[in-house]
Amino acid sequence: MASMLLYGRSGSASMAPHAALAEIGVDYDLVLIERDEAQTDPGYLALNPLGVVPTLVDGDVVLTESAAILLHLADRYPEARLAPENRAQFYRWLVFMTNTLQTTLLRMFYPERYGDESVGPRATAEAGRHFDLIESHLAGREWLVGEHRTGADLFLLMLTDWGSELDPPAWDRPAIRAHFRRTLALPGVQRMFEEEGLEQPEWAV
Ligand SMILES: N[C@@H](CCC(=O)N[C@@H](CS)C(=O)NCC(=O)O)C(=O)O
Repeated sequence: MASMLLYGRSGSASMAPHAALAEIGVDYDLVLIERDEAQTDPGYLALNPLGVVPTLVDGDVVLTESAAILLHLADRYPEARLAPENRAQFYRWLVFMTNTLQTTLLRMFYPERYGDESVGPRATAEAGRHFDLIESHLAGREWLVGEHRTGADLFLLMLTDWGSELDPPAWDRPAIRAHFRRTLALPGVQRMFEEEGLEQPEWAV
């Protein structure tokens, strides 16, 4: 048994932590758990009381929240450089993505959980504005923060992939498109796509 165990679901919020584990190169086991099971299985609910994915089990540490898992992995494996030396902007973008853009996308995908029929279209418009902000920040840069890929880039790849359902898709923005292609090419991201059985967009391969 590997030292790390990640519970996830194909194409879900486990994409970023899964890619991080693969980028680190540590041994890990991936358990793909369907929504119904995650929401009802007492064993899983003991690890993740909301019954969502991902959950990381690292020895005695049981961790939920995709961004928290990335930060934990960055600290645990500094040689993998999942965080930049100067972390201020790294925190800013990671928190923006998980706290603002990710929740907007969840409102877009599950509007019925949040209110009436106006929720979906409003969330879609808001997500577009959030991707516009990222686009203007990325212009002229290779990576979201610093000079090399970090966990923030893995998180952005995940949200850009989810944002393919926007009209126009999130990756129709030139800097986000180039960033997606660059990040997709990372070995750990390739491995994550393969292990989750995800299709890569033809234009990016
Ligand atoms: N903020 C959490 C969100 C987790 C989350 O909502 N996961 C989704 C998959 S993307 C899920 O398991 N949803 C199941 C449900 O809500 O029924 C994180 O980033 O880990």
